[in-house]
Amino acid sequence: MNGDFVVAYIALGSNLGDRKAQLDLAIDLLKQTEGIEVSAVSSYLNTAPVGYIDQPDFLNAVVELQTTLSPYELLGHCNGIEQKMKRKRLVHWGPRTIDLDILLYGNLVLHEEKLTIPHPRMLEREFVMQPLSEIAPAALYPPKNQTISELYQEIFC
Ligand code: PH2
Ligand code: MG
Ligand code: MG
Repeated sequence: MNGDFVVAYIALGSNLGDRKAQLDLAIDLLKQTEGIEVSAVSSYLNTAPVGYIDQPDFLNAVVELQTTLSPYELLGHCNGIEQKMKRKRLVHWGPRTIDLDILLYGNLVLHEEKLTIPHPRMLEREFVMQPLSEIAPAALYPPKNQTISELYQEIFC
């Protein structure tokens, strides 16, 4: 990895099939991607479904990346991994073999049609904030200029 990398965080979730194998595979596929180094992986957490609740429990995790990819290149690779793993979008927010969501990309704040960073619902999701604060307590949440651990404590503790 050259000197010009950005630290980014991605949330992973699976609630169909062998959930652990699918998180493992998605993380391996990220590791194999040129321009991505996976620098931390959180614990895998079993979580009750949020939103559309009539679906199986999820296994959730967050990974830290050092990347030379742009935000849209990173999004393209996340979507590519979802497609490779045969994700089918049947129900919005419904069951899925794998979901990869960009949470943070350095201190970038972006509001565009196809990509919003930070992830617009991350603060209200304990299944995101708990594993994120495990691996990145000191990371900044740019719109508020507060750390992840401060926000996690404030919202969930
Ligand atoms: N993802 C959703 C909707 N609800 N609930 C849990 N526990 N974990 C998820 O990853 C999740 C969810 C939409 O992406
Ligand atoms: Mg999601
Ligand atoms: Mg998603």
